[in-house]
Amino acid sequence: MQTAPKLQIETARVEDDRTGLSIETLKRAFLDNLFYIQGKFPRLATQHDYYMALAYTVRDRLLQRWISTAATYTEQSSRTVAYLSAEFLMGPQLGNNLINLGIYDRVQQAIEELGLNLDTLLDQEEEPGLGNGGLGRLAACYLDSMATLEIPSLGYGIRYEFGIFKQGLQNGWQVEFTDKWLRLGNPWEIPRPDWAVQVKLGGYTEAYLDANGHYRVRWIPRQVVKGVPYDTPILGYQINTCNTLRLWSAQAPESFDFEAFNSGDYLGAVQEKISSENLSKVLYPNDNVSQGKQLRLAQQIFFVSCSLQDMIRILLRQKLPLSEFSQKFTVQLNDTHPAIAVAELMRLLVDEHGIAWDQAWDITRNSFAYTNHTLMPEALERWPVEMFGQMLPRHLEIVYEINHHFLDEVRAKFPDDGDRIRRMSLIDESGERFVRMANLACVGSYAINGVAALHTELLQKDVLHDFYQLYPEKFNNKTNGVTPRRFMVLSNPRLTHLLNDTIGDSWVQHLDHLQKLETSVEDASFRQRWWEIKQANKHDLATYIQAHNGITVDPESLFDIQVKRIHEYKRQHLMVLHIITLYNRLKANPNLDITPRTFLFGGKAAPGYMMAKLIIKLITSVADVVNNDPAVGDRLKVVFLKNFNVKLAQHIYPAADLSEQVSMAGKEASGTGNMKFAMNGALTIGTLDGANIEIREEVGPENFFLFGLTAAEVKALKASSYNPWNYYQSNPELKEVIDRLKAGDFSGGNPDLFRPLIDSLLSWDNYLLFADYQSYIEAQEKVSQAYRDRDRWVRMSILNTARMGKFSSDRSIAEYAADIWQTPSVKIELTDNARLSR
Ligand code: T68
Repeated sequence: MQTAPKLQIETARVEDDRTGLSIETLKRAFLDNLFYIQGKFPRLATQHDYYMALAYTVRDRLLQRWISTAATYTEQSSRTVAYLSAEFLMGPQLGNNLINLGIYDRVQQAIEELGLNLDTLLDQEEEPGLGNGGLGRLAACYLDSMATLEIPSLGYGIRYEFGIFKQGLQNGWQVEFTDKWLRLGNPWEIPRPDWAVQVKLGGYTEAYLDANGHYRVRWIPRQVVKGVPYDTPILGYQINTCNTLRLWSAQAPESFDFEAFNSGDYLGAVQEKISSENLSKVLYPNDNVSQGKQLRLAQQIFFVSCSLQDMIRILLRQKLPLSEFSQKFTVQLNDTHPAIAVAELMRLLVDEHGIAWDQAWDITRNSFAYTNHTLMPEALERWPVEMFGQMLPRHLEIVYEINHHFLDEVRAKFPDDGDRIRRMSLIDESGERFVRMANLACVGSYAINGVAALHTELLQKDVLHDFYQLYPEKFNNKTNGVTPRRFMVLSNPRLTHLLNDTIGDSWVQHLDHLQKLETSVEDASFRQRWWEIKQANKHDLATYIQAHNGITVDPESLFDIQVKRIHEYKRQHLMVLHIITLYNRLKANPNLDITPRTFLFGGKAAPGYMMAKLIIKLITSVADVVNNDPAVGDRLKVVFLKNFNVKLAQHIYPAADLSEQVSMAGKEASGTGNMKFAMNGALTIGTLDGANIEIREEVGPENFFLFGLTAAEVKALKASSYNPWNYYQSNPELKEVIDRLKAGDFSGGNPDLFRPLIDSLLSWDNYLLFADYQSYIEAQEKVSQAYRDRDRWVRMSILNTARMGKFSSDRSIAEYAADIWQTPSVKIELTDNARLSR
């Protein structure tokens, strides 16, 4: 191997301009970057140029840590988590990096001394919205915690050119715009074209005998696509560890146009290039649904193959044999989107590296761990065998082979059980044939986990029951968590200062230290400060609403908020039923003394999900009526905040009084917004679903507004032929709500607009809104009463924050590391340049 030449860098200068943290150095570096990177001088520079100059200044200060981290992992051949996810919903990077570097205040001062405003610059950043919702955001929180806990890790995913669409509103309906997040450049990524790899697609396979007379298979693809990695630094909180998020961008291989070009088919050649680059063009905008589209399968194999080839490159560069793959890497599958990795690793080991099947299978089975994120049947991924075989002919053979061995294993443990074989087979043969990705993930992984206690229990009892009976030792629960760096320190600086003043700042890394707040509950001046901070945050949000929605909301009113993807199972429309109930009461009795409320909604609907889009139209239509009825006055306001994303979320959680977590029990695997709200002192109204159950256990039932059926009661009610019509007939308030909707009172007299929604509620009500309605209304009355007693409310709010320690993603990641990954942490010392050149 070549030895690297000794670098002759003037360390003193590099030190000063690129790593120095004094205010003066920061200012000099900022102006230097404005000139040399943006090519602007202050008079011509836009706020976005200033943002870029600051981003590069901060990135320079990450690089030494990043390189030292990579050097240490290489030297020590550290065991590494490869976190494979089709989505990473990172949110803006600048503010978070300032927090984790510990230079937020200093940079704020430097920027002010230059006559600029840090908030304005932070606001310039286009967020990388490379995810749909909870699953993608969880991956981002986990990267933050892995770095903070000094766990060597690589996030692997897709560098979508267009992330989740931007949501607009037209006449109260959702409209979608493409998310051109890369338009003005992305200062956080570094392309690594020298580590590009090739991915094969289509074509056919053929058998041959190798030089040793062994039977081998080669795959002659129809198309080859190049994957180019783009790296983003992931800095831990006030620590040297800086891990990597490696996202793959699809390009046509250099030789793409060779034949077509020479035969004069220029446009054909360009067409081929376009079709290759389509692979990383756009994120599929579905949450908890699988559409079964061919391009989606191509995206999956694309990023999975690139990532596994990259891991093999790293292994071989460290002079480790392939037999040590599962010692060097543990590969976490974030749902089944990367589950094709089980077949792809087998293909790489057997076909490309000549390892015998049985040894390859041992390596594979010891390498993967699978996290399930949903119980929704429509989200379970299955690929038509026909489509799968056309795109991945070799993988289909490998899946059949794995299945053959696997079903033998099942038969040995459960003889004469044909039904079980049919249910567990990797191939669904009940009608059109499908490859079942969850089954492949279960067979090919050494660990399988759900994301909250109830969810894991339901997986074991229900969705993955057969696999639980076969492999009980593989199953475990890992309740989700969220990072307090982004969702407290960065989003809620006022609260952060109060907490630091009161209990010190150790809670940022040890969230359970928030317990120390419990004694302050008795301190009236502390309670007063707590209340004032919430009021100030609500005031900020009210200003945002005024500017974006033109609606005046009263910061003294109760801020009652539901923000998350729009989905029938999440039941945004249950909250609407409550709003109309209150509205009807006010219409009937204009002098009624009610607790003033501001109802806030935010969330995107999948573009093809008509019912979800109709729910948005319902919210905006009810808002139009309620907000403009003089009989209501300022007592009720309804606002739909458009384009809910990470950036907006950071403004919302700190301003919430009430967090709506109202999914039908047994449907929300965990939820993570529920945690972000409660950490910021919101009280929860919620069902016994997902992590709500564990939040309620932690904060105490007296500090949580519970309502609704349990998962077991839901199951029983559904089994006993539920009839929503009976609830409608027997509950006068519910009947009035539905009758007003039917009459067109919220649709300008048009009785047809909401008919699909009303008909579905009256005839099926799949998510039992009517069954839970009365219990929800009663719980909301308790909320209103509690809010009138300010002292009581503030106490409950403080106790919510104080008892949220469990829901730090640091706790989740520590559990993954101890129970699944077996990855020791690795301390990073900053290397000097001399050491890097060795
Ligand atoms: C969410 N799942 C769960 N899926 O709904 C939520 N699906 O309860 C949980 O807290 C969260 O995962 C984290 O565990 C999703 O977000 C998707 O976004 C998704 C994306 C593509 C295809 C299917």
